[in-house]
Amino acid sequence: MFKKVLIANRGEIALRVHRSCQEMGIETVAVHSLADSDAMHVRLADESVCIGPPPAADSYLNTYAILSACQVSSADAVHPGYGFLSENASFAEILEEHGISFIGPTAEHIRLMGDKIAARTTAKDLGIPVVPGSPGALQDIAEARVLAEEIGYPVIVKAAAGGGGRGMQVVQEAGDLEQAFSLARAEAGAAFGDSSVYVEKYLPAPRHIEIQVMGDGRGKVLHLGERDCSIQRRHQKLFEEAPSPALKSGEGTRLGELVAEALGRLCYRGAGTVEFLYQDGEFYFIEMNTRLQVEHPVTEMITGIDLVREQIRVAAGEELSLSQDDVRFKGHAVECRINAEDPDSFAPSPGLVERFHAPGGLGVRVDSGLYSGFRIPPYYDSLIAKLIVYGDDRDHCMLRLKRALSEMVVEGVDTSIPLFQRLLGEDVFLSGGYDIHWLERYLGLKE
Ligand code: MV4
Repeated sequence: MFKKVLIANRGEIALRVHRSCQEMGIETVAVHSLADSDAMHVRLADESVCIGPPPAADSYLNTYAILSACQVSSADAVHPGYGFLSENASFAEILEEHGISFIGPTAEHIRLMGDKIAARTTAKDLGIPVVPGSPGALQDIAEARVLAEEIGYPVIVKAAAGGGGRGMQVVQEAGDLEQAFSLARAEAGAAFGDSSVYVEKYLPAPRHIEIQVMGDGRGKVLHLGERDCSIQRRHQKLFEEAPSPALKSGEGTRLGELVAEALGRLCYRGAGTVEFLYQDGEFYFIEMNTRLQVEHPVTEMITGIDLVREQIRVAAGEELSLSQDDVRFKGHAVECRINAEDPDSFAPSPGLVERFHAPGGLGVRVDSGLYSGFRIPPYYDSLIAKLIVYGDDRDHCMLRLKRALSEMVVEGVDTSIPLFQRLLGEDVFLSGGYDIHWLERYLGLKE
């Protein structure tokens, strides 16, 4: 097992990783920018190394600064968290070349799934249902036309290097295809340096349902059930839950088994999330994320499995601590992303946290590096806390969420807490009957 893990991240996820390391008897090294010297994870880690100035490009995204920090601290592994370098295949490769383990999948699998066209082809070949679409990158507008006619309008043009909603164009009818194609290509080229695009059937009102997996790299892959992440605004998830209120009993398990079996054939290692759109009783693969996700705690709450611990075990070449038969799903869990942002404009609201009080009690978990007197730096994303609530069933969970939100105090900055309090008064939210567009429509109507 590793003796020392360097945590190449910040905020709540750095703290989350530190906690699992400490419980495994592993020493931790925090790295931080000049803007994060007073962060909680820096205080709690056994050691810390400053890796550069505040902008992420000069610190948390600086491969060589992080590699140097590994060398000066003699860390034998790096946990990348989410975002930053977590899905950077070259980063994983460079670490391995220097004898440092990357706590995540192989560089090859990161690269494969980073290319959304290759990911689609792989998923399809493995027997995972995909959205009807082009077999590869579109060569030109003529090919796009032929394929769009075949698929039937509406269609969506997406960037191969995209993901998370950037470089996408919805096309309602043939007359709009040429412009959408050019726009998607230009956006993809500018944003990712790769203008490859592909086309899919556009699903107008799906839910976003994802399957959590964990592989040992030797052919054993567990599925840990689904999460429903349909409550989002501008491709930022705000609320996630497990199990999905939209699925009939057994539907999530069947999909999970299919996905785990497929990724077992790839000998996938580490944590992964396979994303699907769900509409009219059918699942359609869209992407795979080769990292731990922000919303992983909801899965931990209903399975009792420490996902970070399992990630570390398999990265160190050990076996998973359990088999699929040991995985038991119990109860319901939800997560609210508490962001420091203006409740109306959603603009970031960094600054001094004058007072912070975390809720508690049975079934309430708060993952956050916040404390009274902490100054939220303006350079990074606005997630400051995750409120995760467990209940016997969904109704119980929502009642407990209401209670937990009423206890939570964050003073000095605006947060998304009032939004969740408002949502708890909405029937559609309480019944779980929403699709991926519901929140944006709701906010649009209310403003
Ligand atoms: C789609 C889609 C409808 N049809 N693909 C957005 C982010 C990227 N991960 C995939 N996305 C979508 N792909 C087809 N064929 C609708 C979306 C989409 C979406 C997906 C998940 C969660 C929120 C979303 C919000 C808008 C659009």
